[in-house]
Amino acid sequence: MHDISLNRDVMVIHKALAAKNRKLFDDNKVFAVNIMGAVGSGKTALIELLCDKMKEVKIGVIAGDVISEVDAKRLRKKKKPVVGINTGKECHLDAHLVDHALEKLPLAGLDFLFIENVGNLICPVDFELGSHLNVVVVSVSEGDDTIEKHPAIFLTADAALINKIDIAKAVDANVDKMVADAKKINPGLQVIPVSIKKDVGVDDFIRWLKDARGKN
Ligand SMILES: Nc1nc2c(ncn2[C@@H]2O[C@H](COP(=O)(O)OP(=O)(O)OP(=O)(O)O)[C@@H](O)[C@H]2O)c(=O)[nH]1
Ligand SMILES: [Mg+2]
Repeated sequence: MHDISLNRDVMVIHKALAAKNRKLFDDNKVFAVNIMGAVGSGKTALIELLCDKMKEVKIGVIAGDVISEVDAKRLRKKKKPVVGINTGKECHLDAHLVDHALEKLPLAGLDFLFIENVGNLICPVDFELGSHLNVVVVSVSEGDDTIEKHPAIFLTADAALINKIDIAKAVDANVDKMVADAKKINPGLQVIPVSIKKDVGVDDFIRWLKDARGKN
């Protein structure tokens, strides 16, 4: 009983912090995008490519990782403001961690903030960060049943990128089935098959992203 009410209180605090982050983003006219997905699905590769392709906008990055600085170091090579967050043993970012990271970013000068969540398809679902959009990256190499097995994250998301379609045949993955599964779970979801490595489909995502920012 105590555990349940404590848990509820903690979630209320997280929600309030997420709202505080959102206000900060809005006050600074920064469009924040939470990028979720399993370990190795292509989250960092996506942000790297967005940095390369979206030259006309100012991008900042928060790179969440369990213990390493590997992704933050990769992303700093793009010469953008990057703050790394280590969660320790936690399998998700939360609004409190993001709040601290924001203190180290030049928010007023940014158009987009990409937040790489910790590689996981389950834990990030319950933790709003205050972002304007939630995007989930899923790789065909996780198995083409991975979407139907993890419906919650696809319900939370605004867009799903089905990545690594360049190797779909090699790993026996049916991309059409993955698209249909995602749409069945969340008919309002923007589902885009992509190969981040080969730069296929990413322009469609960028168009959608800019459109979403315009509507905000
Ligand atoms: N074949 C193929 N490989 C890709 C593609 N996108 C990413 N990769 C590879 O997948 C591996 C993992 O990519 P990352 O971007 O590091 O994945 P991540 O989701 O950031 O992983 P974590 O941060 O560890 O959770 C790298 O070796 C990438 O080169 C793709 O479209 N096709
Ligand atoms: Mg990464």
